Amino acid sequence: MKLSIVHKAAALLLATGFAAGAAAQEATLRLVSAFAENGIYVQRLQPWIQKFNAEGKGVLQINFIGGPKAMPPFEVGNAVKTGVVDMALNTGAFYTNVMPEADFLKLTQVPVAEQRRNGAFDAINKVWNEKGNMQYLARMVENQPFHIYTNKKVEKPDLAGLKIRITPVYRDFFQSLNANVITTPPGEVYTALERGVVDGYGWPIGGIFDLNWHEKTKFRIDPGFYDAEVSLIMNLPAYRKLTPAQRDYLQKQLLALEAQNTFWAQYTADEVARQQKAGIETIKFDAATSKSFVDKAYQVGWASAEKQSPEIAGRFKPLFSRK
Ligand code: 173
Repeated sequence: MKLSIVHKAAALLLATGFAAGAAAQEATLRLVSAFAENGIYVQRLQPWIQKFNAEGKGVLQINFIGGPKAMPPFEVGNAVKTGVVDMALNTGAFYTNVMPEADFLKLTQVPVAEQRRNGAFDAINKVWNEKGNMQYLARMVENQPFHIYTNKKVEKPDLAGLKIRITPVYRDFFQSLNANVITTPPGEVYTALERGVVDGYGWPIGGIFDLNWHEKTKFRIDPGFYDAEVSLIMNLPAYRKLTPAQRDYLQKQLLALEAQNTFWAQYTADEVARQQKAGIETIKFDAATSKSFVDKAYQVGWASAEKQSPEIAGRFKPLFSRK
């Protein structure tokens, strides 16, 4: 009799304990990508997700939903904000409809490891939490300057008469160079080039082969400017719902992802060689013109940031800029 009561109590304890444990044990996060599934960014994310899921059994899993076919790129930021998805691979330029500050991340001149040390990462998260209802998790692309790719030769940094495909990244800078600008997601660039709707486009140094744009590209203008920012972001309530164990596990994997960013320097060298082999000519300016071109990009970029969000631009600038 006595034994049986003890037995029942133990069983009950076990059952409730197990149920609570199981509920807290494993969660699955739904992730979408604003970038194409066959592009370099998702190519690099996929093995990370595989490792994440293999090592995170019973703790945390990621379910990759898809890329632009699953969700239009410029809607991904709002989907994270509202919790339609838990996580996204995205760039700030694609979610200025959530907050204009998203696009300021292209202006960072210090590595993300340094941003974590100098307070930039926390400053970003304060804004991302308050204005975007999201957590800025990790930056997986660094050292990827943007370039102007064109089909019309220019002799100086002047895009007068040229129609150039943009996103918010390039708008103010290209307009300051007298370009006519047309905003499109990456998925529309090839057709726009093919139909002559645009004479060129902005894109980082790497990745133009992923969607076959090299077939429609004659020139790349050097030097590059800014630094392409591609990061993981997460719905804030979903982030806060994680148990300490889940959050620790996530953090460990995020830092491992950022530790792989040394990849991008070699990728740049490879892509430059590949472009040359594909017959894409480089348009180069003299040293003084090159310097003023890059200086102007940052000057115009920060002026635009300060106009859109003076207080936050003021907070970010000293933390983002090279000393
Ligand atoms: O689409 C773009 O040109 C763009 O804004 C971007 C941003 C980061 C990486 C690649 C492209």
